[in-house]
Amino acid sequence: MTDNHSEQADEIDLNALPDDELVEQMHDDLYDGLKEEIEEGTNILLQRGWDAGKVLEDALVEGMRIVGIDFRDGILFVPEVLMSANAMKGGMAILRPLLAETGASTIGKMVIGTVKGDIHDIGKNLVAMMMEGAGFEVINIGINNGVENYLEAIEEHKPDILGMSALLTTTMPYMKVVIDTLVEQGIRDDFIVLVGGAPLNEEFSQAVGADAYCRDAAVAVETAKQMMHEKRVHTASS
Ligand code: B1M
Repeated sequence: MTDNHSEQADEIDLNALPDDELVEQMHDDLYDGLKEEIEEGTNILLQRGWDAGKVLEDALVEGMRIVGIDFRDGILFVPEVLMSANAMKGGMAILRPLLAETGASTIGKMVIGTVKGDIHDIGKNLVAMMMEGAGFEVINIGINNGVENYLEAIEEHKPDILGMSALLTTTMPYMKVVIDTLVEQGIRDDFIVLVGGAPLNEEFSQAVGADAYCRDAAVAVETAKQMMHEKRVHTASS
């Protein structure tokens, strides 16, 4: 990526690019935090008949993966990554209604939030969007949630599923604080607890007492559907 990249982007007619070049350009625009260009590119791909899920995965999530590599390697810094995140959210906002447009009736309710000390929300919001698209009612309680926020949301919304997200190795242990509190209060088994976030894995999920680790949003949807089904079968037979 060159310094004058943004200037170049200004001159590029996104409409004139074939699909593969447009997607590549969108990766560059995401890298450069160009929200308007990302919104435009998203709309163009949709107009060309691309499925919303494919736009999300190929253009946005893949672009963010590239940003993540350079962030890790010290090439990009927080302010730049914030711009990228903002651009990504612009594209996600366009896709959100399309991903949620299944017409399915509510198949379950989920409360989801990022844990205390952690402000990463793109992945969590994606999970929320995909869950809505699959027919779940989702209450998204945002970022930096202490145990009291989860308890409050559980009390108010009586969800079937509690979802927690953490992107930092320093914040992921907080999931255990939340689950331990649910156990102490005798309400742990009232719902399915799903956890996710890049640094987690199945082993961690078991160690903190969650029901399952979800590698990505698609897995979160599949796991939620499967566990809701098992819960219903179990309730019906008991
Ligand atoms: Co942050 N950051 N960041 N960051 N950031 C990471 C996570 C990091 C891996 C970057 C790196 O070094 N390569 C690194 C963590 C290292 C570690 O812990 N070992 C890191 C760091 C260090 C930091 C700061 C400490 C940097 C600093 O200040 N020095 C700081 C911490 C702030 C804080 O939270 N207290 C920080 C800040 C930021 C920004 C604010 C600049 C920005 C966040 C903006 C925002 O979210 N609004 C940011 C970003 C964007 C990233 C990276 C580049 C991208 C994360 C992302 O959005 N990915 C990230 C690098 C990376 O992950 N490769 C990084 C795209 C998203 C679609 O994927 O979030 O993994 P993901 O979500 C997936 C799955 O994980 C899963 O499904 C999602 C969709 O498929 N999933 C769930 C997620 N949550 C789920 C919940 C579920 C189920 C599935 O519940 C059921």
